[in-house]
Amino acid sequence: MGSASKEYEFLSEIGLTSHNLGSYVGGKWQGNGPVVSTLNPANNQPIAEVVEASLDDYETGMKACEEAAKIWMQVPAPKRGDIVRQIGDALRSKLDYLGRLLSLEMGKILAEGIGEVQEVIDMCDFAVGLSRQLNGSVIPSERPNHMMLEMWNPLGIVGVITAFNFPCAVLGWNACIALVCGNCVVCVVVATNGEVLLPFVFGLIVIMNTYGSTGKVGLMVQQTVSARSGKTLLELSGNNAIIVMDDADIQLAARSVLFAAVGTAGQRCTTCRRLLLHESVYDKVLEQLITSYKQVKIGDPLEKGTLLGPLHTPESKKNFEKGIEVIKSQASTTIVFYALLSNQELLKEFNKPSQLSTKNTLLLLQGGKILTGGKAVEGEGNFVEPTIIEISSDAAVVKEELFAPVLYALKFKSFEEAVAINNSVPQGLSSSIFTRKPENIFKWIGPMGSDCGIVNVNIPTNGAEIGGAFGGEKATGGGREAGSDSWKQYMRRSTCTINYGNELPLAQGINFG
Ligand code: UN1
Repeated sequence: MGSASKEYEFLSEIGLTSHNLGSYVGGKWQGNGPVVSTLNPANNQPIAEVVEASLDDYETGMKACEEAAKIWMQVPAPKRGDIVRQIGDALRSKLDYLGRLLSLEMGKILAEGIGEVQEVIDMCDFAVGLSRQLNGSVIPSERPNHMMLEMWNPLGIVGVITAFNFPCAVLGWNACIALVCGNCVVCVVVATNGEVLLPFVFGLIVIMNTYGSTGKVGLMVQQTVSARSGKTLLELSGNNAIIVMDDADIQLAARSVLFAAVGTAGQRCTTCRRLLLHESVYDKVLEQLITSYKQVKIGDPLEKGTLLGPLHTPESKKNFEKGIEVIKSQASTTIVFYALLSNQELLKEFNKPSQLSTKNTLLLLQGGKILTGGKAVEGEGNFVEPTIIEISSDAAVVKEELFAPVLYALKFKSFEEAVAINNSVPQGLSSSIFTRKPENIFKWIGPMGSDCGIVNVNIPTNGAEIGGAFGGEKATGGGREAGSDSWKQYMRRSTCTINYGNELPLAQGINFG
């Protein structure tokens, strides 16, 4: 059976049809749950149907997984690495089709769809090498004829819950590592509306990757898993800033902001949402950005030249419109407040801003001014304009993550002020500074600098490589995925002390009996 539309014919190359079973259980595809249609966000027309898993499918799957886990954890790690290498090879051979599927379903442009699949291939390569380096250590013992070792063993079953925006890469970050570490992996892609069926919260470790309001889902999952002493690794929302200092390369900064704020239609956890500009470059950077924003080609993500595809759902488009309304209503709050003052007082306030009372100043500054964009695109599809808003860092709306291509422009006077604004939001995922001064660079990455998990210099907030540990602090959840030593979170550490003598000396010199 082929897919309904001609443009979807390529789906047969990756084993998909117009009607698909949605769960892979015990080595075969099945599905006895509700039938859902996956929609093309460029026109909201159905692409194909998927039969979701029922609770029975889930139970059968988990039983099969428990059995498999007993075998898999005993397979030598480099042999597990070889299986992951084969997964990487399979993905390589279908890279373009899979990238196209991601682009079609999620709405990101083709280059980014292919990039996401490439990210998993890179993870497979990384994990193959890692499978020969899950090293423990030998620790000197204070007792004669004793040896201390640190051993790393698999956890068992790892559950991965991913969001719609990076369903493939995030699975790769976690599954590739978890597999070479000797775990079986169960994956659930969160429904677009952020719903996760709690019975699907399983395993010894659960990795969450969510955004915006679904951060609340993340916390609910964390509490549920903690209640049974399970382990969670969370990567929740971000509210990432780019700081442009007075000595920055403006061209480099402007190009970076365009990718960071407009790329993936602002639907990355790493999207730049706050642009902090030194007062001396404020007008120049904004002028350049506004010109570029006006040239951004909005359209079908699969079409050549498109830079901005649709948001994922009609709901996301509504959220964008609601967000813009909130910004506007904050502006009108200011006007209403000032309208309560007498004409004379009002004139005084506006003519001599230095005399504004703190309370009035705050209200005045909260009003957001749309510099470009600000509207949803009429017609079919979930398209919106890339938007820049001039606003104060005190405005409540700046602290929230609006999952759309909306960028807040903020002005600062000193490095210290910029860092304080960067750190003033609840989230702590990614951050970036544009500067040439070593002093700024080292302060930025040091203890008094950015409080985020990702701290960049002269590059965008998004587009991280897989070799580093990915994740963030504060409301972002504290988890780290992908590279570096993230693997340790997918294993349990055993501290082993071995007495190979015939005496029983006790630690701390204790003499007992
Ligand atoms: C996400 O948005 O959840 O750094 C992941 C990046 C990508 C991953 C984003 N490598 O932007």
